[in-house]
Amino acid sequence: MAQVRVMRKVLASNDALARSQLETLDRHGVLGVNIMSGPGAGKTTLVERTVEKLLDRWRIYVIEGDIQSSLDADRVAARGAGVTQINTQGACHLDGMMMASVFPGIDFAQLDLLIIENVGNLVCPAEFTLPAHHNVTVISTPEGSDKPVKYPLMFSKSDLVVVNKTDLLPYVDFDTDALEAAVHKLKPGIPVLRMSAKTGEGLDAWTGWLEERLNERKGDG
Ligand SMILES: Nc1nc2c(ncn2[C@@H]2O[C@H](COP(=O)(O)OP(=O)(O)O)[C@@H](O)[C@H]2O)c(=O)[nH]1
Ligand SMILES: [Mg+2]
Repeated sequence: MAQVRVMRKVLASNDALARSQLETLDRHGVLGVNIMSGPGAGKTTLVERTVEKLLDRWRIYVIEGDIQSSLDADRVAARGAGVTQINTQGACHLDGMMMASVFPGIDFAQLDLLIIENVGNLVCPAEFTLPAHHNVTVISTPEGSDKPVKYPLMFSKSDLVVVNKTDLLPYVDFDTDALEAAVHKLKPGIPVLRMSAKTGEGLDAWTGWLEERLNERKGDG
């Protein structure tokens, strides 16, 4: 029982930190989006495509979370966006303390969109709230359509689900309708976008959703 109480305390203090960091984003009218998935679902590819498509209209900054290496940050930097890599040194998720270590180096007054790519993991990232207005989960077709049933927390905490790697549908057993039904059982009505970040198919619906959210924030400010 003591362990449970400690974990609750950790999560509560993380929530408080994330709330105050979100206020920083709100003060500057910056939209925060936290992208989560298992390893290899296509988060970085999606971020690369997003930067390519939107950087001429929106000021984008990316925080890359990985256990080790700067491979993803290098890929995003090559597309022209500002980027910081956080290496969690073994931790399976990003958290508020890690965000606190990089926030002072980011000039939020010069930004419209902060994209956070979480560590590849379908479990822990969902437990730690980050300074983001929206959570997005990416699931790729080779992973199987049962994932929302097996890992419900991440999907139930998401505002949008991307089904990536639709170009592989002819070669893998993936039931997109079943996936969508399982997602909607957890989170009725949220958008489930079918996409190939590789071919670009379905990308417009994603950038359209993002730009709607960006325009909403501009309207608020
Ligand atoms: N066939 C296919 N491969 C993809 C697609 N999106 C990403 N990939 C590949 O999947 C691998 C993992 O992608 P990455 O973006 O690094 O995934 P992350 O670990 O979630 O950031 C890489 O080899 C990508 O080139 C896609 O839509 N179709
Ligand atoms: Mg990645």
